[in-house]
Amino acid sequence: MISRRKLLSALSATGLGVGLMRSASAQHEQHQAAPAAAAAPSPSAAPAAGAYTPVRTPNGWTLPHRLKDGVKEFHLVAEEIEHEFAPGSKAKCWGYNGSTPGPTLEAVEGDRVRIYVTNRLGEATSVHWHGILLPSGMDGVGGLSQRHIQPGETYVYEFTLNQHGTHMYHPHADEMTQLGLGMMGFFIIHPKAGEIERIDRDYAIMLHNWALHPGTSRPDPSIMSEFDLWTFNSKVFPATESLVAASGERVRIRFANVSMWNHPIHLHGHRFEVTGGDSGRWPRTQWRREVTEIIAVGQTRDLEFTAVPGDWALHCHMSHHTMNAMGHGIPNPIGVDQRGVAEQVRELLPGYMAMGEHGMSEHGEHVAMGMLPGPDNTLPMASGEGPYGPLEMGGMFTVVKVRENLARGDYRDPGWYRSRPAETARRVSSEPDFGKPYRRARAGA
Ligand SMILES: [Cu+2]
Repeated sequence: MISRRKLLSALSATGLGVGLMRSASAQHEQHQAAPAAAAAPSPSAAPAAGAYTPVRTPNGWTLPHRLKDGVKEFHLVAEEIEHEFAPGSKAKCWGYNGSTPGPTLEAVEGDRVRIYVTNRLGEATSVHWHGILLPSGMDGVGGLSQRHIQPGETYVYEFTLNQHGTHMYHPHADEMTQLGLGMMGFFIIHPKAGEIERIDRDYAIMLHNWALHPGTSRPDPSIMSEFDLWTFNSKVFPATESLVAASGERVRIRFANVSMWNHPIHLHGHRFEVTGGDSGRWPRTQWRREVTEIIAVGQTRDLEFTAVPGDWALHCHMSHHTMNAMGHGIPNPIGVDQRGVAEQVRELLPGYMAMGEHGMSEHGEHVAMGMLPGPDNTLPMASGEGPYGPLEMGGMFTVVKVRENLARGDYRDPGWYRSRPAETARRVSSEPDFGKPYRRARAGA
């Protein structure tokens, strides 16, 4: 199997490897497919209805529980799954109960929970309840606080929730492999006394990275820094579900990170407040106003804001984290006059086109003309089609769609926002010499 690096280096030597983009029509289908994912299992019936706004895990789901003698019982199954990052990219991953991330566990401060864990993997596992205060023997560190859960075995964890906040669960056994293949999930605990400020929409997004090299179908867990896919709830844009809200609603987005990088999460159009995380909702005096917040590895953060009408990008600000399969360490073609080279290469590679001289966008144009197929099971580097053209995004990107007069609890994708013409950037000239802009004189000019 040719490695991504070798493949892209080889393609790059011919000027081809920088961007792998697919047809505009395929991108459009992918985007249209996103709302369908919203029809996935919905949040479980909240125990004391009205006590809290149930968390919504975009592209994910919430695990129903059984109430037995006053104890909330959950059952997690660690297993291999077939996972689709976006149409065109599937892989064998590991997760819980048929998905990565595993289903969100949701409970209320003061609840006693009993969690069964069945291991259907080929190796031992354990579950660590990340950030949750509990007896040492329930902490889930294989070898340290318990025996490993061997293949086929079921263990039970039981503890009382004496806190609230945004927490996680993940294996503490062969962590590099089990996390690298997608084993992780949210454990949300709502405050018993209610929120100090009401929450109308409560979203949860898990950040992760995957070494799914082009042409392969299983993430490589041994990779430390060169990842191919960067995901929100194990999906890449344009398959990431939009976050929907009515204008004026108070929205919370809970982020958690078990990837190998820190992610500066940026929201357009709003100043959000960072109001809590692993340690629960902070006192108001500790809230911070930001437009970008780093979610460090192993950390959770709660971002809250009052929704403003529009379509607003929500993304990681590491620019490579909003791309899909990417080449690294390849020659840079920008500004290189490739005339003449293409003809020579075409003698060896029929149909070859030189690209990249003026930037990476021209790859998309050629792809739209059907001239540039990518490797099997590999997503375009950047895609997604908006109302005004290609979005040129991938990975950790989604859209917060805020509209007037949306019914409470209506999470259906409302389509694209229609800005007033007077409030939309527009073309005033196609002439490069237009106007008399101030410009710095060139050295030697
Ligand atoms: Cu990032």
